[in-house]
Amino acid sequence: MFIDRARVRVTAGAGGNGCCSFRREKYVPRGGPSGGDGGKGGDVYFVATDRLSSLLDIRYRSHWKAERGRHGGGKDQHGRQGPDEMIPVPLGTLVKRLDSDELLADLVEEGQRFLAARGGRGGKGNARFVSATNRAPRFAELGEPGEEQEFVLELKLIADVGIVGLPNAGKSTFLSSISAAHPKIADYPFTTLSPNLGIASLSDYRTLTVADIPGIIEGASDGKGLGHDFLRHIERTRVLLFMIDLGDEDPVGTRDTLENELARHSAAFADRPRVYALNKADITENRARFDEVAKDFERPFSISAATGQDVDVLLEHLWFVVDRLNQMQDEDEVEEAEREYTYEAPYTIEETPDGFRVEGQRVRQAVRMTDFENDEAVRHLQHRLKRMGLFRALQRLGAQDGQSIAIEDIEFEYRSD
Ligand SMILES: Nc1nc2c(ncn2[C@@H]2O[C@H](COP(=O)(O)OP(=O)(O)OP(=O)(O)O)[C@@H](O)[C@H]2O)c(=O)[nH]1
Ligand SMILES: [Mg+2]
Repeated sequence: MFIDRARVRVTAGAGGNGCCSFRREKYVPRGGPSGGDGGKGGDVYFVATDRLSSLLDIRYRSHWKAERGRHGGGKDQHGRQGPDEMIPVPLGTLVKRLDSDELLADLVEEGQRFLAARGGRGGKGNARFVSATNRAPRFAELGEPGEEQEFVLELKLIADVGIVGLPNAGKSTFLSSISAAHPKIADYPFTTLSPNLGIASLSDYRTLTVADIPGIIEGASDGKGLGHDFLRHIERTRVLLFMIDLGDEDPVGTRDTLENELARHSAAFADRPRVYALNKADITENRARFDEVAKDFERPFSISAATGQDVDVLLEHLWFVVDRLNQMQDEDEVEEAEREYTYEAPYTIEETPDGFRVEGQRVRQAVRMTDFENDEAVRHLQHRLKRMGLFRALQRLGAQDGQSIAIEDIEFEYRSD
C-alpha cells in the first residue's frame, strides 16, 4: 500500500526530577546538600531514510514518545539523559504543522533530521541552589515536561524523471523494462492507482530515478478519472517524460490535453524540460505512422516499452538532460544565507479581566519545574521571575495588589513589595 499523507503525534521525554538530599558521612556532623540533577528527557526527531518509500509505517503507529530522563539521586548523582526517539520517514517528506498547515521542514537528503519535540530539561538538585543566604536548600526542581506536538506528514516523491501520459500509454511497462520495479500492467485504463518509483541503472554506475504515476485524462483537474492530486509526486522531478501511444488517434491533441492538465495543477511544470516518447513501435501499423506523427513533436523517440526496443537510447538522452541540469544547479548554488537572529522578549504580558496573563517559554519552564508543595521551591520561583524582570514589568503596566497573575495553569496574587 502506498500512503502519502499521515498525521502523527509526538511526545518528547520529560526531564528527570532533581533530588533533594543531604550528605551523611561518618565524623561529618552536618553534611551539605547533595541532591543531583535529573537527566534531560529524550528529543523526538523525524529522520529521512531511503529505506522507506511511503508513510505506511506512520499510519500504523501514530503516536511516538521518547523516554524521560532519570531522576537525580543522592550523593550528587545526576540522572541519565533519556534516549532520543528517531522516527524514520521516506526521502521527500514534508513536515507541516497540523493546525495551520505551515511547512516546517522538507526532508530530502538521507539522514536529514527535524527536531519534532524537545525533551524537557532535567530538574536541578538541591545542591545547585546553595547560596550565601541559603546554605541548606530543602527543595529541588521537578523535571520539565517534554514537548508534545502534532504534525501532518506529506510525501512528495523525489525522482529525476516523471512519466506522464494517458491511461494505457505504457508508462508502467516502461518503468518495469528499465528498472527492477514491478508495477501492475494491464490493458485497461487506470491500472496504476498510486505512484511507483524505479531506479534505472546505466553504464558506469550512473542511475536515474523514475516515477510512474496514474494516467491523466482530460478534466483530471476537475476530478475526472483519478483526479490530479498524484501530479504533486512529479512536481519536483527534473524532466517530464511524455509517454504517448503511437497508435493514438490524435497524438498532438493528447499532448495538449496533458499540457493543459499539468498547467492547471501547478505552474511549477511550465519551465520543466520535456522529452517525448512515442511508444508501442513494435506494432507494424504504428511504425508506419512514426514519420507523420514525429513532425509535430520536438525530437521524439520511437520506442517499444514491451520489447525494450530503443529504450536504452531514450534513457541515455534522459540522463544527459538530467546531468546537465544538475551541473547547472551546482554552479548556481548560492552560499547559504546567514541565519538571522531576532531578539525575542522572554515573555509577553496580556491584560485579563482580573489581572494579567504571562506567556513565554522561560516563564512556562520555570513554573512547570516548580514543586508547589514546597514553600522553599515556590520562593525560589518568585526569585527567578523577579530576575527576569517580571514584577517590574507588571508594575509598569499598573498592576495592583491583589490582582491575579496567571502563568500556565497556576495563578497567584500580585503584591508590590
Ligand atoms: N504492443 C505493445 N503493447 C504495450 C507496450 N507498452 C505497453 N503495452 C501494453 O499496453 C497496456 C497498458 O500498459 P501499462 O504499462 O499498464 O500502461 P499505463 O500507461 O501504465 O496505464 P495506466 O496505469 O492505466 O495509466 C498493457 O496491455 C501493455 O502490455 C508496447 O511497447 N507495445
Ligand atoms: Mg500504469
